[in-house]
Order: sequence, then C-alpha cells, then structure tokens
Amino acid sequence: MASEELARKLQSRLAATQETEPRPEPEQSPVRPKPQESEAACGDSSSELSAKLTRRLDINEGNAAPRATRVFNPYTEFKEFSRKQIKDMEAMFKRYDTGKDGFIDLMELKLMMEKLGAPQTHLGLKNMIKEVDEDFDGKLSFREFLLIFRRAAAGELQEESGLMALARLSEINVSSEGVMGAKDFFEAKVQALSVGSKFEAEIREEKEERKRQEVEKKQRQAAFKQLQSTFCS
Ligand SMILES: [Ca+2]
Repeated sequence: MASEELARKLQSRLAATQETEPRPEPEQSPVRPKPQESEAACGDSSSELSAKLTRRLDINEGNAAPRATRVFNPYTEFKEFSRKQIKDMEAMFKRYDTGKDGFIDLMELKLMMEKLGAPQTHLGLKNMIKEVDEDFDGKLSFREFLLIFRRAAAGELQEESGLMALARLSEINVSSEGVMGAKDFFEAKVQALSVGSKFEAEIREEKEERKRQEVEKKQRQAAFKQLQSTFCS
C-alpha cells in the first residue's frame, strides 16, 4: 500500500518535472520529428523510468527481490537429468577444477582426460572446449560442462570424439544404461509418456462409458414409469 502511494507520488513528480522542462521548438529545424512523435517518445521513457523507480521502491521495501544476475539453476535447465546425476557431474567438475575458479580451463581439461585414461592432443583439447564453449572464453563453465552430458545423452556426439570419451569415462550414468544406452533411455521415456497419455485416455473412456450407462438407465426408468402410468390410469 505504502509503496504504491509512494510510487504514485514519484510518478506525478516525474510528470511534473517533465512539464517544466523546456520543450524543443518544433519549427526551428525541418528534420526535427513532429511534436506528437517526440511526445510519444517522451511518454515512453517516463513510464519506463517510473517502472524502474517503482521496482526500486519494491526492492527497498522487501516486496521484490533484486534482479539477481540470472542464477544458473542446473536442475531446472537440465531437466533430462536426475538430481543425483547433476550432483555427480558437479562433483566431477569440482574435482577437476583444480584452480577452484569455477571453470575448467585447457590445462585442467588436459589433466582430466589423462586421469580418465583418454589423453588428448593440444588441438583435441581445444576442439573439445570449442564444441560447448557458448561464451567463447576458452574454458568450461559448469553449464558448458553439463552440455557435454546433454549432447552425449541426446546422441549428438561423435563416437570417437574427446567429449564422448569424457562423458563415457566419467562413469556418470547419463541414462539408466549408461551413455551408450542413452538412445534407448530417451525412447523409453517417450514410451512412458505415451503410456501415460494412453492411461489418461482409458480413464476418460471409462468415465464416458459410465455417463452413457447412467443416461441409458435414466431413459429406461423413464420409459418404465411411462409404461406404468399408462397401465395404471
Ligand atoms: Ca566457456
């Protein structure tokens, strides 16, 4: 309530200051936009500004959370993986992020691949990073690291590629049957979905059948009553 009032006041003050500001003379220059246009633009920016002010007010009063620098949530963004899978991936990421800076750089990736038993050439390592390096900073963020497993699970990685070796040797079960069975896993998922919708359809059908029976029963009863009344009268 109080914040709304304050916001209204701010808005009216904003409008007032804009009223008192000297208006550009439209006749002075032929290239100047038409008065209506400049007014519209002015209105837009003022409402934008007041929206910002209102929001700032809400944040100050605890009615709104400050716009966090969009936090990456692996659980919502990588819905194809279970919490356990993501936790395993996080543990692995942290294990090989020896510099503890939240990134796996080229040297760390080199060591990782050596530890996993699939050492890569310098160029091979560079290519591995390049394949998932969405922000082009030459190192792997945790999100980019998860992309490796996403692509592995989706069957998008070359069988002989470094990334595929990483995913397979990580011993993280991307699917119930490991990375190799990822395709089956997704097919099973699709089947499970269609089974689910089939189940729903069956329930719907049963309900409709019950309704039909009910209607028929009522019709029979009505017919019987009518018959009865014809006989009795
Ligand atoms: Ca990166």
